[in-house]
Amino acid sequence: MTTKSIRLMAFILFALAVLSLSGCSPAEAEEIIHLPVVGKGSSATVTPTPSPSATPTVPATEPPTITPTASSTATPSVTPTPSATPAPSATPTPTVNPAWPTIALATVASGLSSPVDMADPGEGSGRLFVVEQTGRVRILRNGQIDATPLLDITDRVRCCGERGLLGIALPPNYAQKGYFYLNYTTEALGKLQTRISRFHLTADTDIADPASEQIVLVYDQPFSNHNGGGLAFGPDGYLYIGAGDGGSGGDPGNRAQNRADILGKMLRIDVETGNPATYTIPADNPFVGQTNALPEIWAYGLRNPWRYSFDRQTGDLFIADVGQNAWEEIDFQPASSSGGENYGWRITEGSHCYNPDPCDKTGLTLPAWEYPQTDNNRSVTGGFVYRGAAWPALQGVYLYGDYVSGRIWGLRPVDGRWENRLLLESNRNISSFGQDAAGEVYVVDHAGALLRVVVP
Ligand SMILES: [Ca+2]
Ligand SMILES: [Ca+2]
Repeated sequence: MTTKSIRLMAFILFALAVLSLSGCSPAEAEEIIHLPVVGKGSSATVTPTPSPSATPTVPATEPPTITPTASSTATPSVTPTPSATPAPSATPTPTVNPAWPTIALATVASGLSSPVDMADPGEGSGRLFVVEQTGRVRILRNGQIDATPLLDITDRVRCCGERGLLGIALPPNYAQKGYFYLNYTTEALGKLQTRISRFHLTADTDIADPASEQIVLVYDQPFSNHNGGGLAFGPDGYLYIGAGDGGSGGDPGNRAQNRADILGKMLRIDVETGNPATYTIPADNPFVGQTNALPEIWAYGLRNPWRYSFDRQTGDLFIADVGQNAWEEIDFQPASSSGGENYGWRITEGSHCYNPDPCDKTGLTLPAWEYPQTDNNRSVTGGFVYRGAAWPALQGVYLYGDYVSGRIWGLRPVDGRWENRLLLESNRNISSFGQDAAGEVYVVDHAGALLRVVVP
């Protein structure tokens, strides 16, 4: 065997070890293990098989460490990029600058199957909806998971790895409307596709009808990874869809920079006031009427914006874009933005040139914050700006984490700069964060739990 093939073998063995120990991130499975995870309809079945698209992108001699170091209490050496720090449009009053709190996680529910998202129907019923990656939306009621799911579409979801039922969004005034939106991967005519669909409740608000599906938007996925998967309604009432770059590694099709391609973008469509079956284009989308650009695009240059959220108080948008080999990033878009930002990928990874290297960063919107893929940090999971009432010390803090290391950080603007702090070594597989109607923030543990952020 050549040295190269020995290294590859060593890497595959290592990757299998990673799989058995830490599972598989819905956001970044293949960046972690460099192998696709196959297993239709079952999150428990993780059968790695080599794939032509799964080109190892990390030297086999430098595998990510798989055991979070308990002694690692220091903030990872993160290099702020002063030139990349946008002036926040809405900063907390600088004089109100409480000390960083310590946080902890309180278990709300366990026994879930590969949960990846949650939503609060907000009608004061004490229910929360939790998305299971294989294709079910479960109802959590007073700490117990209902035996009957709100919806089961495992028959049309292709799971798992970075595929599956990946995201949920409830429209404004959900209780009156009686429908919700899902983002999932499916297969049609032998092609992997992302589907954004609307599902309606039955007369029973605890049961949605799988046959009520209205497909809003469909696009092909050239590779099994980087399918994005989030959905969020903006303060403008439009639906924002994070579309990954299509997959493989390094964006081989250069899709994220191609404004004629739907992949590698943040999309913005009107699903509520336009055509009720599908969608219309908001007239003020940045590329409306331009040639060689899709009118659905709100922003571009994204790699895999797995999780993103709007600050419910300010309307600012935080996008966590999963990195390639070196840098995980948080992009900040002020509520005043009129769209059209180029977040850099694949020209840049974080604030660093990726392809080409060296590169011209003119016109790029560089991250508000980035952290290196060191100390087991490997795949960023975006969270929420805390706007709850229970923990005043967290007010205005953007909480986010890393799927692999389980670390949770806080990021907040202070005097026009970003301040970042490690808040917890959770050792959880943080697949997502959630926010309830009261503004309390939750952590979704891919291993099967839903937890609430608390200040002990
Ligand atoms: Ca893909
Ligand atoms: Ca970027």
